[in-house]
Amino acid sequence: MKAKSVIGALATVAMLAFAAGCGSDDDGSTASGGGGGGGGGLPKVEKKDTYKVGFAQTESNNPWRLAQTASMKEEAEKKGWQLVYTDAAGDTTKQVADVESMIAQQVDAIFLAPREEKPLVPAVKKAKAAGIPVILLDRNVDQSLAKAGEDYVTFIGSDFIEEGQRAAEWLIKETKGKAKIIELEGTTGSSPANDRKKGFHDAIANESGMEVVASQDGDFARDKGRQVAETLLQANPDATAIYAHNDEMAIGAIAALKAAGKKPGKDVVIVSVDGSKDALQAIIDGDLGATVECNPRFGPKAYETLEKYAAGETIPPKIINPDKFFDSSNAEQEIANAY
Ligand code: GYE
Repeated sequence: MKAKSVIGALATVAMLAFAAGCGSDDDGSTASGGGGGGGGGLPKVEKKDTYKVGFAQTESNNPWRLAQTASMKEEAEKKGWQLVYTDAAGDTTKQVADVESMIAQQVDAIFLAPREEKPLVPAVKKAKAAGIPVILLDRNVDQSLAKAGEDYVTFIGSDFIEEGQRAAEWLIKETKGKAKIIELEGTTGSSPANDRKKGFHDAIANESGMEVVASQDGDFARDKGRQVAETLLQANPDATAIYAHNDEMAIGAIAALKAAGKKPGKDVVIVSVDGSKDALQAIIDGDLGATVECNPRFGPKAYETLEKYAAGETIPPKIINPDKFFDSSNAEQEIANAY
């Protein structure tokens, strides 16, 4: 072991001992806000009829993000709350500045969709220091750097590991356990990209016929997904499947396959995550095999969680959205509800 890694290992042991001393566990501790509670010294929120809250969105370049923003705005309007909305436009540094500006505007609470797991941690801690509780929406922060119930109230979102597992299980069944897979990854350093990768790879680990032949970042974006798929298909002409971490990249990959003269759904089967309207249409058209739902409609649950926190109720460290699954058996009937 090199000197550096010995120091690293010692630091990790010290951090674990410290965390154990604080009585936290992997999932973080529970939080309770207003009314006399007080999980891990988190800032409290006064119980009021109306709140001024911030929502720091990460980008707006796909239907999932637009549906999430619409849900947050509509629900705030319904409740008569004031919403300070920012869009980081895919720029992590801007998102940090957006959170800082919300702190300066003294919002009652901040809802944050952290673009990447690590760089938003200092902003979360700054908000806490300024007496403003943070609720994480849809993406998580690095759990070794910040914890629910201590640094932020809770994480509301999907179980991304399970999403990756479900995508893998469908693909194993569909290909009878034999596939050469191209993986289109979400934004590097984001929790859904990390966890959807882990869930998928763990699920195929014992399947000798399932092989990931190439894997690259497509930034959760349609055109980037198309470009990356084009390059990876050229390098791996024998690929028989594509696993995309979201629908937008899957739709980009469908375009790349068609441009290369291949039939999506026949020559190459595709599975992804989200459940957008375009994805369900692609299933109906036979281009996309299946998509695991990741529900973007956060508004009601987000604000209800803040109200419960203000009322002093105990908030669990994670609030997991149940996700459906879409394939050719239900895409027709589900498309009307899709975003
Ligand atoms: O799958 C993707 C979006 O963080 C869960 O981010 C979210 C993901 C979603 O851009 O489409």
